[in-house]
Amino acid sequence: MPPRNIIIDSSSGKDELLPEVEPVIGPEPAAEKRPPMVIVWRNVVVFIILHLAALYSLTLVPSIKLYTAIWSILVYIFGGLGITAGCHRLWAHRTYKARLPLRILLACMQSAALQNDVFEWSRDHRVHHKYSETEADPHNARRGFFFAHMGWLLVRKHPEVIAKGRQLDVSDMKSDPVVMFQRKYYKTSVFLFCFFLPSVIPNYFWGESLWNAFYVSGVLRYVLCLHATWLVNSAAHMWGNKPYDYRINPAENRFVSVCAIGEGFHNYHHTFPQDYSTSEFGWKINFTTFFIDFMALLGLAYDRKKVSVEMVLQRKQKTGDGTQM
Ligand code: ST9
Ligand code: ZN
Ligand code: ZN
Repeated sequence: MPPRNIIIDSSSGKDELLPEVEPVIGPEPAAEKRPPMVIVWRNVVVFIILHLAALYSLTLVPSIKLYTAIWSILVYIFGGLGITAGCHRLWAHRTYKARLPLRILLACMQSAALQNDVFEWSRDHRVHHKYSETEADPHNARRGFFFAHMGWLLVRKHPEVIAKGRQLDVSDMKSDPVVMFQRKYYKTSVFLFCFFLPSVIPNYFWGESLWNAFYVSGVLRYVLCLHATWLVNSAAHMWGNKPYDYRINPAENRFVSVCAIGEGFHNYHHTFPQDYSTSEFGWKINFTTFFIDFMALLGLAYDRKKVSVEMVLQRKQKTGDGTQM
């Protein structure tokens, strides 16, 4: 189904899209000037406990009911879409517009993913794009796989992240009452959507034990969703093809696209961050695009921005590495 209200964005001149940048693969020159890393032991302990609990949850999987397994997958997608369609494509990049009911739904879904509130997530992500692979990038992939994946959540931020982040315009999010409401009641909404409802619904409707439901639909599903998200920052910043811009690290990574419901087309996304589909290929390995299109069909999403086919082709010819996807 082709989007009806799509904006073909071919207005920007192509040269403006082609800054003179050197490929950034390899060690970072500024590394030796970096202030010493300050480990946040509280986070280290919390993540160790969380991962031990996830390992324990795996041992429960054979004993859960079929409906609980299906439910866990649905909650994974529910929270995942809160991240992909919500704080990533809507709030961080403004690639489409959403009416109030959809924004409320997306904020609830985003709470189910427990990845910081929409405001903090999106602000960090804007800094990531603007200062990608520099000290101001919160999860600078030049500091290695582990740092980009989850290490950045275990240490104090580089001062540049905060300094550059404070210069960004985030007034659009500050003036969105849904974003501010979710931020204010974030802990309550996380309790409700990330752990309480995922645990009690299987217990109430099909008699799953609360224990099993909490560990599998709550903890295990949460940890898997975290790693799927983190893979975009680690794996998709290191491995894959670069059909759109060979000069940058972000790459097209199918495995990540599958796990992250459509967010592994990272060479495309960093080249055309304004595209609501984050990919050239529509619904292909991209359930998030299907979801946004479905919301558009219901009239809840509109003004989806799409880069024109001609512009993509021009760019591929100019800076692509000659591969596909
Ligand atoms: C998590 C997030 O997992 C994951 C995000 C991944 C993003 C992926 C993107 C990929 C594309 C999309 C793909 C989606 C795929 C989804 C697939 C789903 C299936 N600008 O933070 P503090 C200020 S979270 C401006 O304490 P420290 C801040 O406001 C996991 N200002 O820094 C504050 O100011 P003030 C769960 C900024 O002390 C001050 O600085 N959550 C910025 O260095 C201090 O802030 C956790 O684990 C900025 N960018 O601590 C919690 N940043 O004092 C983790 C900060 O005025 N967080 N400021 O209030 C923490 O514990 C801490 O933030 C820290 C850093 C220890 C990491
Ligand atoms: Zn992005
Ligand atoms: Zn990225």
